[in-house]
Amino acid sequence: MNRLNIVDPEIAHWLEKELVREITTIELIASENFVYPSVLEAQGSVLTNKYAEGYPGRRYHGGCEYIDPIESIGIERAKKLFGAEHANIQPHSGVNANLAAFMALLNPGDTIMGMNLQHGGHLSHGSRVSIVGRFYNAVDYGVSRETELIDYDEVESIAKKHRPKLIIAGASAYSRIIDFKAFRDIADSVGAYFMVDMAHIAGLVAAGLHPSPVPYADIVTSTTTKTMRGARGGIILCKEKYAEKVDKAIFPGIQGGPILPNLMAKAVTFKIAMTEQFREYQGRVIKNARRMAENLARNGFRIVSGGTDNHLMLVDLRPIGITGQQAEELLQKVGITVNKNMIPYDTTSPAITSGIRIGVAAVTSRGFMEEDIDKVAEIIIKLLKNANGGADLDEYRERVLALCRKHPLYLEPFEMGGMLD
Ligand code: DSN
Repeated sequence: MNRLNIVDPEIAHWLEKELVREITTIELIASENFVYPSVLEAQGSVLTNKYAEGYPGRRYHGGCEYIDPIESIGIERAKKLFGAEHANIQPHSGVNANLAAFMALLNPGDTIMGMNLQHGGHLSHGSRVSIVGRFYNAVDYGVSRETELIDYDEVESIAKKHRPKLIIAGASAYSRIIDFKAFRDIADSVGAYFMVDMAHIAGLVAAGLHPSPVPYADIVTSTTTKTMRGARGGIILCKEKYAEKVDKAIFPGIQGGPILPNLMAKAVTFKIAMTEQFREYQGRVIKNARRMAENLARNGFRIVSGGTDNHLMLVDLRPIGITGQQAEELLQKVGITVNKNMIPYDTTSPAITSGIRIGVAAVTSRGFMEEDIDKVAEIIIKLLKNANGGADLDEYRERVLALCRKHPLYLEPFEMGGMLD
């Protein structure tokens, strides 16, 4: 069978629509990014045809003579990039990486302690609606009501009260540096294992722009998407003493054969992440995030915790009188994509929210610099301040398209006639 548009034009139509959407909108979802063409190529490769249960040199399928070096290279690169003793690059996702870490260290029913979802944590760190909250006795810590920062004294007192077997650090919506040594000390004081899910900040860690959790944590999990700007999937880094348990937890514990095109694309991701170009990119991400936060704060928006040290920020919309849901919908109308997000101590619901989360890793990948961020911020500010009518949506859509034209992505759709229809 032939190309997708010949075999299945109906699906090809929606794929083309998605491509055009990505090219012609300003992507500010903090967990998204645009991968390098080499990563796309690896993910779309013939490795999808192969099974390779097991690990290099220890497979349960034949014909792995070319898969083994690919996985071994990927493992060695991950270890080198993050200074880890052991790496497993097979997890299908970040959640699977976390499930395997738990399986390696815990028994069902054990107490775990992670960051509250509504304060910026992640579903898989113990939320009741996740399998994690069903299998383990999950307790949580949050941020201080006053500073909106993690209060390490409070984390310690919660740990002393509940004596968790595992403490988890890492977040999906926390814009400040996390003190991994403080967490390690707290874990040691109660005899707990310490795990870090660095999925959001992994690119910054790889570039040395956020302190690394690897020296402190027993196990570190991550995705290779988000700030890593790479393959879809997860990884686990750990001390050598946990290597066997971690590997067994992934296979045969919670997964069958790895998704090999993704595994290969992770190896490519790690190679790119060792370059000076990648380090410079991460530096621009931080500069762009600060610039966005400064613009919004100067114009009446409240940035949770007062600013950002990483790629994202949480914006409290209560001062301008709209909800996160309204903001997300309005911005989408002009081609700016964000997600509504609870802010700490939010009194609304997750479907409404008082805030939005803004991340700049994706727009930085397509070349947005601080002066472009000023223009994006201006659109957001003017649009959301006129949320109850009065804003010329067509004009703002044009401004968004102008910025997208200035920084094309993958290909130039503006020369492709009907693709914008
Ligand atoms: N938690 C999702 C996010 O940060 O958007 C993805 O892991």
